[in-house]
Amino acid sequence: MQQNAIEDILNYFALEGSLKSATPYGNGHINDTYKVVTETADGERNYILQRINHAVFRKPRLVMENIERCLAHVSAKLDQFPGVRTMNVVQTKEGRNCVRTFDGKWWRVYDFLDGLDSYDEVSDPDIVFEAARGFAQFQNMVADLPLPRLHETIPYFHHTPMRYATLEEAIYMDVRTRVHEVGAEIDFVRSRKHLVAHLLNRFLNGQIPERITHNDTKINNALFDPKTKQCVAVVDLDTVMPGLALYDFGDMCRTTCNPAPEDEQDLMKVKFDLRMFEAAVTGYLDTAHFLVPAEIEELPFSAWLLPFMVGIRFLTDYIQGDVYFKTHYPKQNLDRCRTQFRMVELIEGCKEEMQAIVQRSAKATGRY
Ligand code: ADP
Ligand code: GN1
Ligand code: MG
Repeated sequence: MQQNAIEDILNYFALEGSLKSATPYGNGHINDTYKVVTETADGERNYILQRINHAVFRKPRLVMENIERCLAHVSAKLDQFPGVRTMNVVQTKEGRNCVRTFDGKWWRVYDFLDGLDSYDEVSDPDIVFEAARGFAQFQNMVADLPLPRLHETIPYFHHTPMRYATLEEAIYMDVRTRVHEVGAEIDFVRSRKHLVAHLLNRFLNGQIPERITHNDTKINNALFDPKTKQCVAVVDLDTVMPGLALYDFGDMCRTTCNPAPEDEQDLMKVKFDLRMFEAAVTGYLDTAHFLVPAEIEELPFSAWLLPFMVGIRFLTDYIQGDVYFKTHYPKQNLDRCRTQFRMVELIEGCKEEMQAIVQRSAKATGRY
């Protein structure tokens, strides 16, 4: 994007200082993110400018309403959580939390959380432990958010049967004639159809409660203090809404138990590292004191479900012509799908070990 166009957008916001630079930032798949640097009398200030992807988030105002409610709630109790840092929405000069420009695009600005580390892949169990604690802490902090219920910013976001049905519809439509390339991946999904509604059924039966959850707990949405190594901030709050804690745990494992990139083409490099899983379980149980026994019991299943569901979403997007996730080369969504399904296979090969890890860790933390 042209620098002067960005300057025009930034002009709507009450920033301190004069614009020095604005450069694309991060590796998110959904929004357009820029790091903005301004020059003030006291030195440089950093901000995050984001174009909210309104094809994905159809009601950006409701997204912002959710985020501001959560941030106000969390910020009010920061003194009880030493070290934790939280995002801050920078208002426009007219006192709004985002702006819709004449071309129909939606923009917002956050203060940049300076001096923190972010990872796209990890292979250090200590980082996984801290990430699990950080996401659990976030769930703790929003758990008592007063009513009304948060908006569902993407309806049916983690509704696996709906994701399955959407894949079948995409296969039927085959708008880009790609279905013939992905027969093996389609068979892979169909042979597991009997498992897609398992968690949802336990929720509908009342065995697993609805909570306020983050819903996008990939590792690059957690930020770490380089000195203490603790996860001190959680970002990407667009999908914070009612959900199951297990979706957050499962997605965390999806991106921390495999040391390879999400689009790794050499499937031999894709792993499901049980040491990382153990670190995720212990970190999560250490901090998520609210969990009921049925949730603890389903931790291994959730670590299976999330790569399966996200793999279905990548496959659907590939078949539909790469219309949802950002891609940087032609078959990237297919590569992403294959890494997810490889993880699913690996997890299926170590279910007993995963259950033993959960039992061991639950005992050690006094949860059984
Ligand atoms: P997307 O929805 O596209 O994933 P994110 O909101 O996750 O976009 O932003 C992309 C990346 O930018 C994040 O993964 C994180 O590393 C970084 N980021 C986002 N917000 C901030 C912030 N306030 N301070 C520092 N880094 C941030
Ligand atoms: C997207 O926005 P980002 O990159 O943090 C997606 C997640 C997927 C993830 C797969 C709103 O996350 O649901 O799990 O890509 N976010 C949305 O990497 O769809
Ligand atoms: Mg993100």
